[in-house]
Amino acid sequence: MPITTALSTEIKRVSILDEHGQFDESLGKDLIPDADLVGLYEDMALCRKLDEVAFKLQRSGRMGTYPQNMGQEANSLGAAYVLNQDDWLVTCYRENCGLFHRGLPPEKILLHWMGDERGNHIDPNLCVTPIAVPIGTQMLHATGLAWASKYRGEKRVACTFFGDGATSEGDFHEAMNFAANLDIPVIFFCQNNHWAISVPGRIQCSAPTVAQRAIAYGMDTVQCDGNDIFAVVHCMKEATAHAREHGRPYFIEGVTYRLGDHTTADDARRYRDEEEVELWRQRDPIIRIREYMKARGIWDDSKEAALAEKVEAETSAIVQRAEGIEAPDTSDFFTSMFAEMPADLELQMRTRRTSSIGENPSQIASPETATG
Ligand SMILES: Cc1ncc(C[n+]2csc(CCOP(=O)(O)OP(=O)(O)O)c2C)c(N)n1
Ligand SMILES: [Mg+2]
Repeated sequence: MPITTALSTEIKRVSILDEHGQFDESLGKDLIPDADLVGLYEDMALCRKLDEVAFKLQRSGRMGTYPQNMGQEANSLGAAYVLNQDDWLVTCYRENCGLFHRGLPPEKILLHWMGDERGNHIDPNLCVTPIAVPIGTQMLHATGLAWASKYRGEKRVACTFFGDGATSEGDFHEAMNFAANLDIPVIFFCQNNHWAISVPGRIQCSAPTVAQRAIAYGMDTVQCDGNDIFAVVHCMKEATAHAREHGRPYFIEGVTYRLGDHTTADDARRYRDEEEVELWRQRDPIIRIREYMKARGIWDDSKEAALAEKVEAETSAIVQRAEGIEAPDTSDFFTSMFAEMPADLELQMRTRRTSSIGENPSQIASPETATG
């Protein structure tokens, strides 16, 4: 038998508006109406400002660790813009912009990072899940949610977000395998921001693209410029149409960059070059869309100044709402986890002690003396 080709394939890369202002009319014309584009730009501006404010809140001891979203806004925003309101948006922790677009009150995000469980109490009609910090878990949740929708005969899809580092997790491979083999309409959106804390992408994935990991599972895939809102919207439209029509999963690799530190607990200057960061600052999704709108005559300096004022006032109000809420009940630590609380947790809640200190917690504080 001759040697034949078992598989030959290609992965498309989509870029519509690049950092030099080049716009591909054939793909981009009529993709996002002007009024929507202005709205998306305003969403990004608010998200960026809140990121800056959250950083300062952490530095001044008013909030816990916080992961900045800076530079990656276009990915989740483009996705939320394309998804239907009842499609699931299943994020990790760098998708604030998409969550705000969906309608999540921004103070929920601040409350979460302030350690207040009420940040995770989300209106079920928003069809979003709480922030997921354990890397990879949310991809399985999204697959389960989309599977449930399929089982019920609904046309809803789920879109889940994760980083390049998350593609090394077992959960990622399990979710991909399950979704591909059971025909589940879930969109896997990888924000390849080039770093997983201090681990560079080339160590995380030695293949030239992350997108090709999807091919191994028999899944359609595309790579897009994740700092280009037009490219993200284009790819999301293809992905949602594919998922809805064929009931199949789809994989998008959004190539982007984490302009900030990993979190406020990190100092990225210790492991990455300033020149690299500077290169990506010039590819900032916000600058790109602003310059494009100016060139088209739908944006100018006076609109920019008015927006800056509006965003300043909005972020102050968001912080006030987050900080002005009455103090939480410390039982929240316990009550958010189980529908029916296990007995040992119930004892911990009553006594505020764990048995790991080697004594019977009930001897330390009786239910009557423990305060709630
Ligand atoms: C299961 C698990 N392992 C380790 C960590 C610690 N951790 C937090 S963020 C992170 C890196 C994630 O990188 P990536 O998926 O690329 O997302 P990014 O932070 O770059 O957006 C790690 C290892 C965690 N949160 N969960
Ligand atoms: Mg990453």
